[in-house]
Amino acid sequence: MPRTDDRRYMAAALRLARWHTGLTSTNPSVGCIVVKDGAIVGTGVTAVGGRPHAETQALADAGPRARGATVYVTLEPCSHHGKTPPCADALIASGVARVVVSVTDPDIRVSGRGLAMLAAAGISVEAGVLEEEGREVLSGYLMRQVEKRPHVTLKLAVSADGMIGRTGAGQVSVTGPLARAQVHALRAEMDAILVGAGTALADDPLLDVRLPGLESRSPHRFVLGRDFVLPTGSKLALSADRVPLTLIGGRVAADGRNAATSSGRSISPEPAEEGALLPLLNRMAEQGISSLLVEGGAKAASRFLDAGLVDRILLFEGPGKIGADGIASPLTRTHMPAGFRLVRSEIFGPDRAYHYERDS
Ligand code: AOF
Ligand code: ZN
Repeated sequence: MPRTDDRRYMAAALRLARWHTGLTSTNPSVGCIVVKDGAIVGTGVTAVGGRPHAETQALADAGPRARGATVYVTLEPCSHHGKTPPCADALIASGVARVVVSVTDPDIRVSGRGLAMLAAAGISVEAGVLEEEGREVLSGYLMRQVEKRPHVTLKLAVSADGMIGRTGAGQVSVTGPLARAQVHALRAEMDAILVGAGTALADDPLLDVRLPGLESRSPHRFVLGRDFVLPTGSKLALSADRVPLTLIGGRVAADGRNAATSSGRSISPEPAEEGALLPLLNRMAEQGISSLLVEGGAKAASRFLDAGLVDRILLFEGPGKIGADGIASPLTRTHMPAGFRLVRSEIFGPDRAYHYERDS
């Protein structure tokens, strides 16, 4: 039976897990808290790079105080001998009395075995506490494990009159600095970012993370299009030695090489036919990408939406109008694709952000 404080401690474990989201690929970022007599005596989060796992660190932090304690962990403890010994064994050896889990692990090497091992050792086990939040924190990992593709977030910034830019005008500021900082924080949690070739050519974006202290968390950048040529002097091409860049269906102008070679990660050019997004996402997942942020433009957004490959929509709305020469957004707050529900909204100075999740 869940106890009164279970949700509170699990919420804290989920906050811990968020610290390393985007830094543990291909492992999930898991949070773990050890509680003894109403006090937190140990904490752990999956280390950058994916190992050690959260539980072993939290148990080490707790030391002998783990005996008889309750452990809160956002993902079912592993039961397999992978690159590290099973966390279930470590929990049993430490003498904990109770283990509370948010989400069970779909990894075929685990999937219920972790919980069964604990129960067989006489530990009281509870699963499914704050499961909805847990699934959100683990969304990339779960999508890659189960659907063999990354979890896809579509981010769009629209003006008050439903436009995402102005034809021929390059980058147009639809939102202010607070909302933009928010986008950079979001990028830092992602394994990859993608824009369409039209946007890459018209806007000359950099697509990195420019928040103090988080610069090294810039995710892998992808540009998707057909037979496009990215100028050698574009910000994307110029920064390819610092932040990985892969062009799908295009190349950098000067020497005709596919820029994939500059990033060390090669994804073969996209097959010519439309609707070939899923194989592309499958290839990304095979290469360890669990979360993808699609940042536009209108055409790329529509392709992902039409293919049913958007899991979350983050819609920023600025107060200004763009007018008649604007580029219409494929969606606005009053014109949302079917199957998405609003889960929260936030205010960033003059702008608003609306989070939508796909109904499962
Ligand atoms: C946990 N705690 O903090 C994480 C877990 O290759 P390995 O040995 O590191 O195992 C990877 C698997 O471990 C991964 O697919 C998932 O099942 C689990 N991740 N498990 O108990 C953790 N990150
Ligand atoms: Zn483990």
